[in-house]
Amino acid sequence: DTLHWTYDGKNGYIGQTKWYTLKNSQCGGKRQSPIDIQTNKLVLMKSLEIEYKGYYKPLRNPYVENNGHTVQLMSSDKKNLPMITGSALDNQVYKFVQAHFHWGVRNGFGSEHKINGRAFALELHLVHVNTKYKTLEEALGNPDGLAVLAVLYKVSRKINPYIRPLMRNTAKVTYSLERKAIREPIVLRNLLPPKPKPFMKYYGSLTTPPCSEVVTWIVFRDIASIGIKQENVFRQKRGEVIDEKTGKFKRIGNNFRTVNDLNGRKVYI
Ligand code: SG4
Ligand code: ZN
Repeated sequence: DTLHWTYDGKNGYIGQTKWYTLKNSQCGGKRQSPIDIQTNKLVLMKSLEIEYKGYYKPLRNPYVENNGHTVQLMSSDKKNLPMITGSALDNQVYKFVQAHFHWGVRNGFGSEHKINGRAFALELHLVHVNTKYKTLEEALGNPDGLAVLAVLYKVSRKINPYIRPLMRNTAKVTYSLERKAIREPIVLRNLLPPKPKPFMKYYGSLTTPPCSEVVTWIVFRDIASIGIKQENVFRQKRGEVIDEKTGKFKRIGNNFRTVNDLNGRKVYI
């Protein structure tokens, strides 16, 4: 079962060093994510392309939800979802499921992926499911089931106006299972870094239990920016763990997994 996991393992929960013990978990496997990307070892490909469909227009019926581990952006419309395809995705067609964030309590860490040993303050994941599978469950049982776009953010003094509509609504879902319909346009392109190329690609896993080894990862090389006030919105989010001293829900705090061994895998650019 994967219900009682947390990142730090405090208060009797199962922390990341023990995730491999959870039932049906692949967290101890050899194709795990995140990783530390060494840019001097990248394998140069002639043309890795991604085609974006529906990334430039507003998402239909968007909402944000605090699920106790992160804040997630979804669409309540099951049709007309944005899609990605192209050679970088082995020409499979993937449709958008949800986007969520990983952060830290200080600016020097928070991202899941690292580049040359360096962590960033925030990482956005845009999760997509392969349209050849009928359900997400079916996709989670196949090595090409998911594609996740990862955007690294660093903290800046200036706010990022492109993420403002999402951040305004993110501020409203403090407690676990709180959900808020978004009444302003959310355009996924605005969440990507200024330069969407180049990007790195490798085969990995979900970064939370059950750590299914089904994800084609795309990590953008360009680093996006987030204002410090915007970053602090994430740090206020509460999870499901109750603080024994105060009787109140604890802050989610750090919600990044530490990096995993490549085990001989290659990272392409
Ligand atoms: C976050 O906990 C999301 O809320 C999960 O989405 C997601 O699981 C999980 O991260 C792992 O995704 O891109 N970090 S990741 O590898 O997308 C899935 C949920 O809806 C299956 C639970
Ligand atoms: Zn994630």
